[in-house]
Amino acid sequence: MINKKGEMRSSITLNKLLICITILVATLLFSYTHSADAQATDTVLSLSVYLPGIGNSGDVLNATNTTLNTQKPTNTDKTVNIYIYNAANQLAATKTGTISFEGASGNFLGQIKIGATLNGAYVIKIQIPGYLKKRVPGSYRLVPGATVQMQPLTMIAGDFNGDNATNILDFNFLKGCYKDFLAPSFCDADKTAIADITGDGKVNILDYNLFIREIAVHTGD
Ligand SMILES: [Ca+2]
Ligand SMILES: [Ca+2]
Repeated sequence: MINKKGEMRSSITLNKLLICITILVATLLFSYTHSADAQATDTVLSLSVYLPGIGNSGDVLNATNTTLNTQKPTNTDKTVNIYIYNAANQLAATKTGTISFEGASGNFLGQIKIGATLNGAYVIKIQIPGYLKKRVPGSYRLVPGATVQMQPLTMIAGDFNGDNATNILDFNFLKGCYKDFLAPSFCDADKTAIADITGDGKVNILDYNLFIREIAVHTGD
């Protein structure tokens, strides 16, 4: 038997439950709307990157001849680190994304979302493991929600240890992964992926030859 106090208590509990559900639904709706807005206003950088020795790219000493290039690289995806500088040449933002090989054009393409906080003129530099950091030619007006097409960029291979210079340390890195008749002396899968600048899955005389051509440039941007 339920008395009036019991009915009142049940009614209050039910009201509290309804209030809690209403708050929960409102919170979920707000967070969904907020998240959808954030995605809609992302600035997107559209990258077009040529990697020496692969696809349709030239190299430092050989700008146009692509006959010896690997046309079907083993690793079709490359990690790209993006550095965005403001008009005062201060680093305003960094972002990491992926670019993927496009066989038809022979280069790597990628649409990288960089958030919605930048608004103005910026200089963009990109770095890929195994390559010197390089400035994308020109400067770019970034606006939230816009997709900005970057000028095509040819990277310089050979910075295997990632210190933005090419020198004897990179030569030693390459030598450690070099495999011809003998096993590599000091290497692993990650290092092989970086030292294999011709993109054919092996580190050998072809990578060495390309490294020698590329080290005419010693430092990155
Ligand atoms: Ca280096
Ligand atoms: Ca190779």
